[in-house]
Amino acid sequence: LTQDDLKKLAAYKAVEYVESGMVLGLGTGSTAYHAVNRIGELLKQGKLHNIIGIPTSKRTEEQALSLGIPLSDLDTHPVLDLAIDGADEVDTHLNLVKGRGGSLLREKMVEGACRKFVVIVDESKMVETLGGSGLAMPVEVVPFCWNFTATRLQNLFTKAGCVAKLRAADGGGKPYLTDNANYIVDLYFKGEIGDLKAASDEILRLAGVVEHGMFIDMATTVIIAGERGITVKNK
Ligand code: DER
Repeated sequence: LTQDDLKKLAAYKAVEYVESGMVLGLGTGSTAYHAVNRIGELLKQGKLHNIIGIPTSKRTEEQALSLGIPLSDLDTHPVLDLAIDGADEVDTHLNLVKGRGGSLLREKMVEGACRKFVVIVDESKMVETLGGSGLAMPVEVVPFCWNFTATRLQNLFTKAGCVAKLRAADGGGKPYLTDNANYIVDLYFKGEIGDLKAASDEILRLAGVVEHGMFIDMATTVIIAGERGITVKNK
């Protein structure tokens, strides 16, 4: 099975939680892509109806529109039944790192408004502790004096050997712009992040920071697809 096969397996399993009439948070990324496709397929087959989707990015909005999934937004639907989305890392407490696809702000807003948040991953995303993999923990920041903010972020985590880097757009010439016209500063840790809640509070206290990619106590279910099959972990 390829990694994409595993992503598809997890995604299709998650869509089994979808019932007609639900208002759904539609995730972003290569795993959520399969879930959105599956929802569109079931709508077309008449196996699902009266679904309303709230997309977590412009690219998911476009994918959902192309599938004929009726869309709305959080202003109209401040409480959602269920969100399905991928993650970059999942720890043993079902805390997540998300945002390597750049959509963390809208994802956190949508998924924070859901009664249930089902995370879909292939087994490569499972970690003991967040941040230790040496992969990015994204922070969305305003463009104004981004370097000032990046330096303050880096200085919050000197003990964990943190390095802050501005995310470049594809091609590297200019900064990546989020759907909200902000920048992303990626934090790379050598050691573990440690107390996630404390780290979250310190990051969010910095004026200039919009949101970060740690999703703490948000997932209600994680569906993990591995070579030996599917595992479902509930909070
Ligand atoms: O950017 C995001 O938050 C995505 O959901 C990401 O975390 C997972 O993307 P993937 O399914 O392509 O690995």
